[in-house]
Amino acid sequence: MDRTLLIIKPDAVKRNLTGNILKHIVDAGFKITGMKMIWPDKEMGGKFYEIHKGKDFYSWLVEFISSGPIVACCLQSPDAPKKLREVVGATDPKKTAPGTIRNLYGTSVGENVVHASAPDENPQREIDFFFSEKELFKY
Ligand code: DAT
Ligand code: MG
Repeated sequence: MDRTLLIIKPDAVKRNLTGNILKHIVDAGFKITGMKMIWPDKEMGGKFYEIHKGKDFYSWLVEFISSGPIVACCLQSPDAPKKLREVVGATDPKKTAPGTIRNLYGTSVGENVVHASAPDENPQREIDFFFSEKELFKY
């Protein structure tokens, strides 16, 4: 079993989409092994997204992720990072596959309702950012 990190972003939380998104995730076969709702400050948001430092959307992204509460979830399934990216869809909701979470709920390339760890960008580092090992349920 593999793990990955999902974040329900502030646009989705504010639109009360948390339940719909979690149902989609569970229906796709993931087990939720950890979940926290937190309101990150800019320091925390900047650190989480430091891989994007220097890009033209970085300061917008940090403002956005700290603009309201988020729900961070540790998910478990076979091949979890790759599978979650498929279920979430591509970055731009207007260009991604029909039926993906971003296609169903996203409104723009920035306000795309969820974050999903990239398989090649160390998902475990992102899980560790929000959870200690003892906070995670072991199925
Ligand atoms: P993803 O979230 O699909 O991994 P990414 O890692 O390239 O995409 O970018 C991280 C987030 O930054 C993305 O979910 C939304 C935002 N973002 C990316 N490109 C953007 C752009 N051109 N304008 C505004 N926000 C952007
Ligand atoms: Mg990314």
